[in-house]
Amino acid sequence: MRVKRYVVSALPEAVSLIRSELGKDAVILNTKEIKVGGFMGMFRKKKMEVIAAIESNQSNPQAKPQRNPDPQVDAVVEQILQTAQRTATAVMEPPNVQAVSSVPIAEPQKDKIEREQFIIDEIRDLREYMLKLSKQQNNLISMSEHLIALREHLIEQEMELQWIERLIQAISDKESEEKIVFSKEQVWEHAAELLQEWLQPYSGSSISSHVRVVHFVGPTGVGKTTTIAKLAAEQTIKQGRKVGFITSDTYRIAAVDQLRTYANILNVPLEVVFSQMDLPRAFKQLEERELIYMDTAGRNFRSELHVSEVSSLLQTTEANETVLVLSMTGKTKDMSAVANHFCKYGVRKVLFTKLDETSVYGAIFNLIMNFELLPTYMASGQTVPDDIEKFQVDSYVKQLLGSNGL
Ligand SMILES: Nc1nc2c(ncn2[C@@H]2O[C@H](COP(=O)(O)OP(=O)(O)OP(=O)(O)O)[C@@H](O)[C@H]2O)c(=O)[nH]1
Ligand SMILES: [Mg+2]
Repeated sequence: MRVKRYVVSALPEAVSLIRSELGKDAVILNTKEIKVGGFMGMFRKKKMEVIAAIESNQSNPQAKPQRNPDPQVDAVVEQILQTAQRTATAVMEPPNVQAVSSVPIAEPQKDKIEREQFIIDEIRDLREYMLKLSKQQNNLISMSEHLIALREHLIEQEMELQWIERLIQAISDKESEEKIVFSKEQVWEHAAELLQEWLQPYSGSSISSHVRVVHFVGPTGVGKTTTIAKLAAEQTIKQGRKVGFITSDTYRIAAVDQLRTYANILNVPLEVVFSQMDLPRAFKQLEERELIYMDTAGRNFRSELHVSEVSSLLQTTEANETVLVLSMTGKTKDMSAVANHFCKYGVRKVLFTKLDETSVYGAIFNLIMNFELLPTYMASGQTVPDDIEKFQVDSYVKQLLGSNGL
């Protein structure tokens, strides 16, 4: 961190100095009024001391990013720059430098140069912004209204921009190949086709039938226990399989009771484990069960420590797999952070809940594509056992594209 002290007459003066010397990312750490000069403690002038700092790894304000040449924008900006420089000179010119005889000439000159520099910097930032805007506009101008509508829709669905741009580009390429402009129906049909094609490699992965132990992990309140009850009901009632429950959720009062209630309704034995050491005993108790669902405590899994804790509990000699449960009411960024941690521990399968509580589905696409996660089920309601179904690419893509499609 680079820290610098400024003694100025007023704060705005310091701000322009800080901006030109330390750059626009600098922060003011402290300001205080001080007195300088004078004679034997008298005639001291009031000044302001400002302490500012900048992270040393921040970009050097002098080293401006390379910009793309755009003659039109350049011409406009050059004009603004010249006008601004003229205005700055006129405004900053002291009314009569000679008349203020006690102030050295160099000071206002220096001040003037700094203020001019500040304005020029501001305008340079404006130029960068205009260039960005003009680039975006150029892209949009070459797009048909239907492609723009598709882009807008996917932005609202919170699909990541990199995937949206890729999709739009792929459809535009098809338009160029066929030398036509697609109708609305064609645009949305191609979008559906491409999205399905991209998601296909990750689809069709239900919870493996040859695996005997399935762990459910995920943040607090996402619906792990409810989901276990839904899946167990399907396995016992529809498939006639012998299911057993283990819970390690002794963290929250009433968590065991919640699963025990479902266990009683479904007539499924339940074992409670307090640590990894209890696991052999629990497995022994459930040895004639064909399928064991293990419930875990919801934790703040944005903390990797909690992820490693739960992962160590899940080490078993049995053939097993772990399913990460994520709720659609969560924020995309938080879901990504959790997924990222679990992926490091080899978790590949994911189950999405609470689809009934949202109409924004882009997060599912982002998570699958960014982390190569394999979606298993989608839960969309609190009713056990009905509100769950296998993840189907085509119905998901329909949800994502919405009724705007076809
Ligand atoms: N709307 C809706 N609610 C759900 C869904 N799945 C679960 N819930 C509700 O979400 C709440 C929490 O569900 P739990 O199953 O206790 O969640 P959990 O992940 O086990 O929670 P912890 O063990 O505390 O981490 C309950 O009120 C459930 O009824 C769903 O798909 N849609
Ligand atoms: Mg639970």
